[in-house]
Amino acid sequence: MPPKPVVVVTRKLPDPIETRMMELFDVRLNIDDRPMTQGELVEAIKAADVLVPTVTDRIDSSVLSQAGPKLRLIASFGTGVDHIDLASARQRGITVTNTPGVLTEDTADMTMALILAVPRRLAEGERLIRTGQWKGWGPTSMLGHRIWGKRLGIVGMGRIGTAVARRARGFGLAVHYHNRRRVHQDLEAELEATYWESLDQMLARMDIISINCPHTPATYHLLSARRLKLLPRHTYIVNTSRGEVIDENALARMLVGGELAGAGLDVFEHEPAVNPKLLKLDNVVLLPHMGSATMEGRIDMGEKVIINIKTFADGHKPPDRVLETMF
Ligand code: 8YV
Repeated sequence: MPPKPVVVVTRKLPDPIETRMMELFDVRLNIDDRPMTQGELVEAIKAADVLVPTVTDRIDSSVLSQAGPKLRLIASFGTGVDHIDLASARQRGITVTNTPGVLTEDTADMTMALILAVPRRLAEGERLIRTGQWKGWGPTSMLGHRIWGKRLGIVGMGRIGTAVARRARGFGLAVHYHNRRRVHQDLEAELEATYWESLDQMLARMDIISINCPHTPATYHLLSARRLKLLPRHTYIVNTSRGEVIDENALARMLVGGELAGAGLDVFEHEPAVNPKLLKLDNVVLLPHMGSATMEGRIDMGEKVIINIKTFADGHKPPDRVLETMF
């Protein structure tokens, strides 16, 4: 790879990151921030040594098959890599990197915010005031449900799941979790966490569920219509991971039918589209995929992208290589 590789960045990144990229690389920026069509993406990567995509780009086998021969690295801006066909990239000898670790705390904060917001009817209360409908305090008005003492079931006890568990302890929640592997006993002891090998069994006993696993072929619709039915009616469900992990249609149907207490969703199955049924429900808090959206987080992500490209261009293994076997 040339010392100043051609780097195609698909979306607008924070200014300090773009400035540094211009110093280091022969960079093609997307100042307008208009998401690229598949056709534009294909055109853009024909001359690229490195592609810097985000979650809004679909880097599938068709796109990869049309990349130029120079394309050696996809340095994704984000932790999730479900928008990239990893097998196809590997077959073509293209290295893939991501930005793990730097958005853990921000995403966990947002998860906790939703865990508080839904049972305590935060968004509903806000709407009441803004629409001029608030007639003053009343002993039985805006009653929600207590957080303290409830059971939180975390689906996916990786970095973000663990960070959510640490926060949840401070709010008096009992931590339960389901994960492919049981976590180290020291961590379990610190969190006083209960491991459930069977997701089904855990779901049937929780008050709040938080989705914190990545979206992979194995977790697509992990919360299927059948599994959602296992949740007790008083359960709240929060998702800051990927919409595809929950069958959104089934979830919306159950919320409409009063079979669940509420939901806090930062991600959706067909972003930016949101199931219209969800829009009408007061017990659902909807956020526009902003779990990791802090200035500090975005700059840290950009730094990671730069380090991955620079290390690779200098002939070394980039620190955040993604292997199919990780998922
Ligand atoms: C990012 C995310 O904002 O990193 C991820 O996986 O879901 C988000 O927090 C987005 O992916 C950036 O590409």
